[in-house]
Order: sequence, then C-alpha cells, then structure tokens
Amino acid sequence: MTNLILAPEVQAAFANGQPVVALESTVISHGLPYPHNREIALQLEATVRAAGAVPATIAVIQGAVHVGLTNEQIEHFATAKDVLKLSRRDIGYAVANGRDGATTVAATMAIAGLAGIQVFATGGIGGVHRGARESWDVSADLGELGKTPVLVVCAGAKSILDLPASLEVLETYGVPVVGYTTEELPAFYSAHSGLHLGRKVDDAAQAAATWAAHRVYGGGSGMVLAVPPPVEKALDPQFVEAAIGRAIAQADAAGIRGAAVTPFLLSAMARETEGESIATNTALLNNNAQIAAQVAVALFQSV
Ligand code: PSU
Ligand code: MN
Repeated sequence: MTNLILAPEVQAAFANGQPVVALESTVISHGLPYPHNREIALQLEATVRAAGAVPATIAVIQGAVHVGLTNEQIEHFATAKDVLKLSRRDIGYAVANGRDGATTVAATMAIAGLAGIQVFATGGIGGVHRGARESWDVSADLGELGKTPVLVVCAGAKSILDLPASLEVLETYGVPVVGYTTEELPAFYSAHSGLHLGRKVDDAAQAAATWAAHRVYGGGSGMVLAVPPPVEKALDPQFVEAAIGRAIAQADAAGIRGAAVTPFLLSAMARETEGESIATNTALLNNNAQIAAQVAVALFQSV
C-alpha cells in the first residue's frame, strides 16, 4: 500500500499536466543551521515556481508520507530536534511507528519515484566516504541512483567524500553523471574536482532529452545532472580542503559512525568555514532548483 499525501498544489499540477520538481528535507533538518535552513527551503520553492514548475518538498510527518509541504511544516523541520534522518531503508519504520522523518537523496528519490515525479533538485549527493576501505561507509544514495528512475540535479558531491571512488560506484550501478555546461565533476563548493566526466549538456533542453533517452535505455536507473556552483560564490579549494581535514579529524576523534557521519561533517564544515560555506550552499541550491525546474519544463514541452 502506498499512501502518499499530495499537497493541493502538487495534486493540481498532476491533474493539469504541469511539471513538478521534488526537493529533499534532510538538507533542512540535518544539512544547514537554523534559520538559514528555513529561509533556503522556502526560497527553493519560490525559485522552482518562478521557473514555471511546482515544488514538492518531501518528508514523513507523524508516519504520513508528504509530497509537498506547507510553510508551517517546513518551519517544523527547520527547528524540531527529534526528526529522524531517513534513507530508503528507514521510510517503512518511520511510517509504521508514526515518526517524523526528513528524507535524504535516497529516500526522496524513492518517494518521488512512487509519486511519478521525474526531476529532483538538491545540493549534493552522498557517496563513498574517505576511509571507506576501513569503514565501509558508502551512502545508500548511490544504490538508490542505481535502481530508481529519477533525475537528480546537484552540484556533484562535497569533497568530504572520496569523489573518484564515488564515480566508480556510480559507473558500476549504471548511473550516468552528466555535466551541465562542463565535462568536469563539480565538487560542491568549487566547480573543480579534476575528474573528467566525458558527458556534457549545454542547456536544459539537452539535459531533458538526455534524461528522456536514459529512461528508455537505463534499465530503471537514475541519472545525475552535475551543475557547477555559481562562480562568484565558489570557495577557494585549498581553504575548503583544510576545513575538510579538520572536520574529518573531529568526526574521527568523536567516534562518529553510520548515519550520523554526514550531518556531523556538514555542521563541522559550516563551523570551520565560518559560515562562508552557507553562502555557497544557498547559491548552489537555488541554482540547482532553477535548472531542475527548467529541465522539468523542457521534459513536458518535448512530449
Ligand atoms: N551532502 C550535502 N548536503 C546534504 C547531504 C549530503 O552536501 O544535506 C545530505 C543529503 O540528504 C544526502 C545525505 O542524501 O546527506 C547523505 O547521507 P549519508 O551519507 O548518510 O547517506
Ligand atoms: Mn553512511
């Protein structure tokens, strides 16, 4: 039984054949500090609307799976302390036990897939953690991309992760990583990872055509559209790398494991970059939401 609660705006979009863009809620509850998280979540919805699509922020509230949130519900996720971080495996537990849960990329893809939403915008995906040869810490986002047909528009992944290893795992799972106006994988805070993708699209129409073709030939897998962060907000790679070193050392010293690792590193990075990372984060989230909406609109125009 799937029991999704569609927000009225999302329901109307489905009925009227308007494009919809999914947004995640972990970035609100576990990814950014208050009140930035609340402002950004509302701003992302406005950006999607301005580009001609309908936003559907996804979350589980008291065991109910919501596709599209009210401003009050977003406020709740921005401030509540007892919100579970839900990957795909955790959705059933949260539903059956009446819990509040914020959806990661994996869980947002899973629910968007059930709702029939093809395009999803976020900041960065999870991946293979540095040190995964010992810890085995590989985000379920990668496995989800391998099996759920949703296009994820993001700025690549943070280099708190092992980016070459993350690309290898995506290749194994049959997930194309396509650069938007670039052949280089962006590294979230910076446009440059030094990793060559060999796949580039130059505009939303080309991205939509590539995604539509991947839906036919991709065996049910997702695709990553990797969008570099806006140049004027990108951070100096050496500054970022030094902050990452300190963040990872703090996580190791505190013995952080499992699902807590990524939220710990995200908040350590915000602290270690003295808030500079938040300005970059805001700018790239908005940019990704706008491009995702343009791709969703182009998908509708091409059919
Ligand atoms: N990376 C970011 N910002 C985020 C996340 C990752 O730059 O907010 C969040 C996303 O929700 C992503 C999740 O799906 O962390 C990955 O967590 P894990 O590594 O535990 O799979
Ligand atoms: Mn993990």
